[in-house]
Amino acid sequence: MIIKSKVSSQAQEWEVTDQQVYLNRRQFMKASLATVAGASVAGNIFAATETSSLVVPSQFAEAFSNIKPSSYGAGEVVAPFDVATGYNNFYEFGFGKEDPAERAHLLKATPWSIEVQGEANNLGKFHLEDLIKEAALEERIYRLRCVEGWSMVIPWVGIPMATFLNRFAPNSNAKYVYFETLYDPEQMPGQKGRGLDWPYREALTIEEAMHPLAFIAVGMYGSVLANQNGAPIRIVIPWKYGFKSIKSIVKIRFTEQRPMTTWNRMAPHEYGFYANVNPNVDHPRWSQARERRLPSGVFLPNIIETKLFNGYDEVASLYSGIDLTKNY
Ligand SMILES: Nc1nc2c(c(=O)[nH]1)N[C@H]1C(S)=C(S)[C@@H](COP(=O)(O)O)O[C@H]1N2
Ligand SMILES: [Mo]
Repeated sequence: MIIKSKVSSQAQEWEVTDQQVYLNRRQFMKASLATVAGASVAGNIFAATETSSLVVPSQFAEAFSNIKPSSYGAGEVVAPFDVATGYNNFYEFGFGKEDPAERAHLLKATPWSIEVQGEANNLGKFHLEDLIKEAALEERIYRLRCVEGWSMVIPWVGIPMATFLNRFAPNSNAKYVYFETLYDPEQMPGQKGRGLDWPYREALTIEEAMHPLAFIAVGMYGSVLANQNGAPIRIVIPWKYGFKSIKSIVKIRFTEQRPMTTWNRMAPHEYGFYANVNPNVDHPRWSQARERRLPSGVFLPNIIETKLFNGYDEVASLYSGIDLTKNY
């Protein structure tokens, strides 16, 4: 592990990690042993044990029956389904990496609605069903790099964020887009604790949100999202650290001012607003030069070099003239 020291801090995203290393090692060993060349979808390798247990509800059957294949991520080794749905950060269900898989069944993902507010012309409460019904879903195989130093490749299903947001007709005052996760301690028992300042909040600049790589996911592995991965709708921003990719969203707000976001507010020196993946800007308590690509195990740690923008160079123009060492 790349843990250098354990300094007392409020940064729970990191603190839980070393406690979890032992437990998860077991799980990864199992996963890597099980990884035999199996089914291949779009040139991507899935584990032979791959069987998605996710069932598409009938109201989404039409949209999910016609998923456009990805031009992203061809040749990437996709994480086994069990790893992507068994090793998660979703603090609403606990801090342990296996807590979300254990508890996320408490979340009721249908029916679901999203409240849209702020600097846009088409505001109000929208049923997810209506938002997805006519959507042309596509698959996007993206690398996800967590700020803690691990990464995995996940085949998401969804729509470009720009397509999704333009439906609400943002106006020219919309400089940022803010997202909020459900707050309901009965469904999300982790919210009974004081771990984070609930609800979980994230935001992007409007330019970032409209970039073709920015994605709204409603599915994974050809089906709907597992609850532990942010069902029924989450965002996926592959060039940023994973904490920007907020799960189970119920609110979207277009704003003129930069909104407060959960991790940035909790520890601004550790978690910047931009949070672009950057191997040259270390976290104050650990290096970001490398990452552990999951599945990894004791014998196959699978440590790889981290790339600027997680290798998605096409976003560089969003940050021209911005000092990325200051605006991390
Ligand atoms: N609401 C909410 N969204 C969240 C988190 C969370 O705790 N709560 N964790 C984030 C972090 S730190 C990561 S790395 C990714 C993990 O996504 P995954 O579990 O689908 O791989 O979700 C992000 N989105
Ligand atoms: Mo993360």
